[in-house]
Parts: sequence; C-alpha cells; structure tokens
Amino acid sequence: MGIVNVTPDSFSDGSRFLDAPRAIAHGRRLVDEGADILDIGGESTRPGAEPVSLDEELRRVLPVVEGLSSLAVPVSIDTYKVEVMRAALDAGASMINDVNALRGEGTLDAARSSNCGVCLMHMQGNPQTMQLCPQYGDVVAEVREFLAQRVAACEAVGIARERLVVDPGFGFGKSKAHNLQLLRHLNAIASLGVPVLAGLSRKSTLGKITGKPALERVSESVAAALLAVQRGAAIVRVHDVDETHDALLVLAAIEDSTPLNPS
Ligand code: HH2
Repeated sequence: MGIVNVTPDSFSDGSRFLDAPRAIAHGRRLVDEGADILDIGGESTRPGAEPVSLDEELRRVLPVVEGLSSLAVPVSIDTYKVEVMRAALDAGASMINDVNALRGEGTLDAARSSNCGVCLMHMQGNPQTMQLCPQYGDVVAEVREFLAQRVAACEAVGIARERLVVDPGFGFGKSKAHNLQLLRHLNAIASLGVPVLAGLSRKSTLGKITGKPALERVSESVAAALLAVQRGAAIVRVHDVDETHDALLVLAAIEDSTPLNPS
C-alpha cells in the first residue's frame, strides 16, 4: 500500500504533494514502482497534529481520488470522517482506512451501505494526546481484543469479514517498547484470521533505533516491512514503495523456492 499524503504537515512528506496534480503524479509513480493499493489522506494524524476542517479535507482528497481511481489498483481513503468516507467512495475509492476503526457516528453505516474494503486500526487516545503517556497491561492482548471487538461490531451490522483488514496502529498511542512488542508478536494479531495491515514506514520508533530523521529512515522502514510480512502482515503501508517492493520480492523468492534435494 503506497501512501499519498495530500497534506501540508504529514510527519515525513508534508506539503510535497499538497496540490492535486502532484499528488496524482506521485500516486501513479507508486503504482509503477509496485504498489497494489494507494492510500490517500488529507489530514495528518501524527502526534499533536491539528484537525482539519471537513471542507478543507474534501478539497484536498477528492480530486486526487478521482484522478487515481481509473488506475488498475484499488484506492483507499485514509479518514475518520463519515462525510469524507461517503464522498470518496462516490468519487471512486474502494476502501476506507479509518484510524478510528469505524467508531465515529455513522461510519459503520457508511461502510455497510457500500461494498468497500475496510481497515480497522487500533489507537489509544487521539492524535492530540496519544503519545503523552501510552499505557497498557499487555499491549498485544489489548490491541488484539480491541480489533476482535471492532471486527465483531462490523459483522453485527452486516459488513462481511472478507471485507475487513485489521491494523495494530504502530505509533498511535504506543511507546517504542509497545511498538516493538507488537511487531515481535504480530502473529498474535494475524491469528484473528483477518488480514493484517502494518504501518511502520518512517515512524519515530525506527528513528529512535537508528537516530535518523524521518526522510532518512528508508532502510529502517524496509527492514520493518519485511519483519512485519514475516510475522504475518498481508499489507504494508509504506512511503518508499520501490525499495520495499524489491525487498519483498527477495523474501518471496526465498519462501517460494523449492528446497534443493541433494539426492
Ligand atoms: N499511519 C499513519 C496514517 N494512517 N493508517 C493505518 N491504517 N495504519 C497506520 O499505521 C497509519 C495510517 C501515519 O503515517 P503518515 O500518513 O505517513 O503520516 P501523517 O499522519 O503525518 O500524514
């Protein structure tokens, strides 16, 4: 899943793709580099980010959704606002990526009344406060339980399990230790039986390991994507599609190759 941030303030690529033609060109490039899904967002959810008005978010994302939805890959809309979900689906998006896991008013209904895919993400708190003091007893068990409940809430209103993806929400109300614990035990999230999406790309946990600033965290991000896939992730949400795609080709070659039989 290639990231297209149509924002002035995203933590690693803010304002690079703020106008629609540039965002569309970027999305096309990510598809050429191997992205199988494009995720378009008009509001940064980095820690401390200011919320964006509905009108502004619509103004940012709709031309980009329209411009990219004719491509061969599905377009996902990264939003927690029900109006943006509905408008983006009308404009050609086929997936909702909600950091709020369809807990907002009307969002379950918006997803139910279309045939779109849905990503349910775990977050503790909200982007303004989530990194102040994240706390868990057992982070893996609590995130897993939350996601299981959100899957059940979707199924209860008639959103088929086959349409769902779950995401532990790396960096969303989690310390570095919480993020690493979740990555280490991602298989426990995958055991829910719903495809897992992992978003570690350029995140600060990786920067805390290597000391590099966000734009220089490519190797770290590729390593994290590879580790996530090895632990059961079906989708990795990344900025650096070309590099990640190559790394995943190597992994696939190793996992798919028939072991040589010396006899
Ligand atoms: N991370 C970000 C945004 N949306 N969605 C899912 N499902 N999973 C994630 O881990 C996730 C997400 C934050 O990354 P980014 O879009 O690069 O930054 P910003 O929120 O500053 O635009």
